[in-house]
Amino acid sequence: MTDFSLKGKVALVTGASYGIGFALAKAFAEAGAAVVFNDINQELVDKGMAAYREAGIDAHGYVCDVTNEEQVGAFVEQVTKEVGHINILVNNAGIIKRIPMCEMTAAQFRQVIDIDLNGPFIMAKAVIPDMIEQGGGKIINICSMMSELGRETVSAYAAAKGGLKMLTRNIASEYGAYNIQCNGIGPGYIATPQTAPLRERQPDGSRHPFDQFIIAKTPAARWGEAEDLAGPAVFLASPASDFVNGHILYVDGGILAYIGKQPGGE
Ligand code: NAP
Ligand code: GCO
Repeated sequence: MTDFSLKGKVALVTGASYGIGFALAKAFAEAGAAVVFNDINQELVDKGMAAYREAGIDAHGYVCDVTNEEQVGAFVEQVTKEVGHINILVNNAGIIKRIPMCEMTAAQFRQVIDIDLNGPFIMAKAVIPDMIEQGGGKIINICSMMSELGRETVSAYAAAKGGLKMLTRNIASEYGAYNIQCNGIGPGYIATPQTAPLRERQPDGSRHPFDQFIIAKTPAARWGEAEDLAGPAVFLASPASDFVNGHILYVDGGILAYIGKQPGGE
C-alpha cells in the first residue's frame, strides 16, 4: 500500500500564517503531521495561530525572518527542542515586487532575491544536518510559473524563482545520498493576497485585464485555489515520493502546456 501518511512527522512551513503556506500546513496536519510555521512578526503569527485553532489544528508558530541566518538557526534549534526533529521543510515564504526592471532599484531587486532565494538556502542549510542525522527528510521549495517563464515587471521574482528551481535540483543532487528528497511545486496563478492586485474588479465592474488573460491562458479556465496545491504537497512530503528527487511539480491547471485561447475564440 503506497504510503501518503505524514503520521509522526514534524512539518515546518515558512510564511504560513495564511495563503498557500497555510493551506499546505493544514493538509499536512490532516495527513497526520505536527505543524510548525513562522512568519515575519508576532501579529502575523498570532493571526495564523488563531486560524489554525479555528481549523482544529494545534500548530506551533514562531517569529522568524527567513533571510536572517542567526534567527533561522535559533528557530530550528527551538523547534527541534520544543516540537521534535524537522522531517519536512516547505520553503513557502516569498514576496513579489511588480516594477518595470529599469525602474527597479538594486535594493528592491536584492530584497526579492533575499527572501525568495537566499531564504530557502538559509532554511535548507539549517535543517539538512539534522535530517542527515535522522536518516533522511523532505524539502519542498515553492517555485512558480516564473521558474520557467518571464513577463513584464517581475524580473527579480523570475530570477529568484528560476534560481530556486536550480537550488532545488542542486540540493537533490548533493543530498540525495542521505535519503533527502528535495523537490519543487510550481503553482500556477493562485487566488491569494499576493495576486489580489491582478484580480481587482475595474471601476466599471469588469474583470481586471490580467484576470481575463489568465483565464484565457489556463485550460482549466479558472484561477487556482491554495487548496489545489495540498494533494501534490502531501505527496511530495510523504514516503510515496521517496524516489522522486529534483523534480518541479507544476500545479497550474495546464498553463505551461497551453498556447492560450484566441480572443473571442470558443
Ligand atoms: P502571500 O499571501 O504573500 O504569503 C507569503 C507569506 O510569506 C506571508 O505570510 C509573508 O508575510 C511571508 N513572508 C514574507 N517575507 C518573509 C520573511 N522574510 N520571513 C518569513 N516570512 C515571510 O503569498 P502566497 O500567494 O501565499 O505565496 C506563497 C508562496 O507561493 C510564495 O513563495 C509565492 O512566491 C509562491 N507562489 C504564489 C503564487 C500565487 O499565484 N499566489 C503562484 C506561484 C508561487 P507578510 O505578510 O509579512 O509579507
Ligand atoms: C505575477 C504573479 C505570479 C504568481 C505566480 C505564478 O505577477 O505574475 O504574481 O508571479 O505569483 O508566481 O506562478
